[in-house]
Amino acid sequence: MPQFLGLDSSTQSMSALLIDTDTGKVLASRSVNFGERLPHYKSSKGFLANADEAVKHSDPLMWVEALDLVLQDLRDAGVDLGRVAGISGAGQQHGSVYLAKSLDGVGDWSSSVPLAQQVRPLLSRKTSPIWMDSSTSAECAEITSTAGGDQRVSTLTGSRATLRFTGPQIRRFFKTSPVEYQQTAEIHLVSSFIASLLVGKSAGIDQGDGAGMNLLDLATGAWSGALLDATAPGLRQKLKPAVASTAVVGEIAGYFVKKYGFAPGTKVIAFTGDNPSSLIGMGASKPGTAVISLGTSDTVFTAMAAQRTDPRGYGNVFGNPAGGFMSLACFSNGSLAREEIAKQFGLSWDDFATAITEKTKPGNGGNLLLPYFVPEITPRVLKAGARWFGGDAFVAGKDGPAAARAVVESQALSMRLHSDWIGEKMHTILVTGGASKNKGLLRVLADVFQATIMPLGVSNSSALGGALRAAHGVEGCAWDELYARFCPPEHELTIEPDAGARSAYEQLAVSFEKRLKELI
Ligand code: XUL
Repeated sequence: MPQFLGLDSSTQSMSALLIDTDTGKVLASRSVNFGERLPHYKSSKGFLANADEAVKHSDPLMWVEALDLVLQDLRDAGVDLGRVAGISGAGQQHGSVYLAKSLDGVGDWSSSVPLAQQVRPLLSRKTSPIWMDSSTSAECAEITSTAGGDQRVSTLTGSRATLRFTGPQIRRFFKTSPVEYQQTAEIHLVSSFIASLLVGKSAGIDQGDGAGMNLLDLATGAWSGALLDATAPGLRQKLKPAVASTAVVGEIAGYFVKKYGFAPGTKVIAFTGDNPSSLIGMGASKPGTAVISLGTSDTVFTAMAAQRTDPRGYGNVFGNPAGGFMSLACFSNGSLAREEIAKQFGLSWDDFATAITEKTKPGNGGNLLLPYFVPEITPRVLKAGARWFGGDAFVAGKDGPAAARAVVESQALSMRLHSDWIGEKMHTILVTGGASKNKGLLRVLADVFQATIMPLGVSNSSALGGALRAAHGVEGCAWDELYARFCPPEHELTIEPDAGARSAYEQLAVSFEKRLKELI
């Protein structure tokens, strides 16, 4: 019974999921929520408070501690980790970890000291900028101008210089903390950092997640000299060569063998970004199937038949772990915005669903919300603040059901508008993530996109993608067979579009675009 473990180090939690490729079953899954289990990091939503709302950093030791905790949880639940034949996983994209010493020189971890305690002295930067950070406008402009303009940067790297991307973040670190930058021997993404912890040496950044740095030349899969030079001096020495997403990056370190009972020699496949990993975990790595992931951030992505770039400059191209490329549009006001409305109006998730399915109508009677509770990535809104338009009660914040519908409708309209550059009509959309079982949300997505919406059984598609990539990389399991076993959509939850809602949404889309234009 070959078993494979997938890990997912996301913004708010660290998850693990164990599969058996013979039976097609998920044997166990556990999740450690940072806010709940690791309150001493003072990161209830996964990041540290900062007086500047553009700055969003996390303590990387929180992720290290969470890795120990999630493995401990599996072991305590009676899971025999000695039967795991391979491990892979994913990390929130773009976040970076700075080490004063290459992990290659450190050797195995001591099993008598908690891992976080051993990693602490290795950090050359105490905190890690994460994908929600929007403090790098100046750095993006500098990189763009040195590297030859927006078009050149996006043709080379798949994206214009982008606030949350790692290259601009590295440049900001170099400018604000030149001494610490100088003292940095190695820079990792969250994904390659977690993989490095597992193998007890430095694991390369994979080409899927590496594409989210504004540093990788997509055509060659290697770091681009032009972008390295435009970003910070001496950067090439701080990055190991990027590796294929299918590469074996090493064998499990003795620390995990002794503490959690993994078998010596267990192979670890390169970790990737959570979105590329979800592409696999949804069984969507061939062009033609679009995915919407409803998480802390909402994302819309699809495998690409041909590489395109977004003329508006918001969309991104990453590596597809099964080969080729994928498109992505990322919205930072995902579940954070939905949770904000739920909190403001005292609504449960069931209330959210009935507000949409029973109490309000498509188009929301013209009520419209620009739901930018935190600075937004797509479109770029640097100053947070929700904007309400419509009837008096709605604008005065006295209509809970209309507010619930409004947040979901504008999220869906924005997803539709900002994924048009991908150039493929989305007839069927697979949906994953925490909110993907909410009938209200699914109904709005079906009607706005006029597409069949299919939720997937497993809600953590990123961790599942890790387990499937481990099975593919270690055992050579074919993608199609893995998808047939692990990624069947939940047909009873499938929602068909209501053609009657089409015109209401065409009208609302016009007012939405008009309000957006006034804002950006
Ligand atoms: C993608 C992005 C987010 C993070 C969230 O570009 O920034 O989806 O990966 O984990």
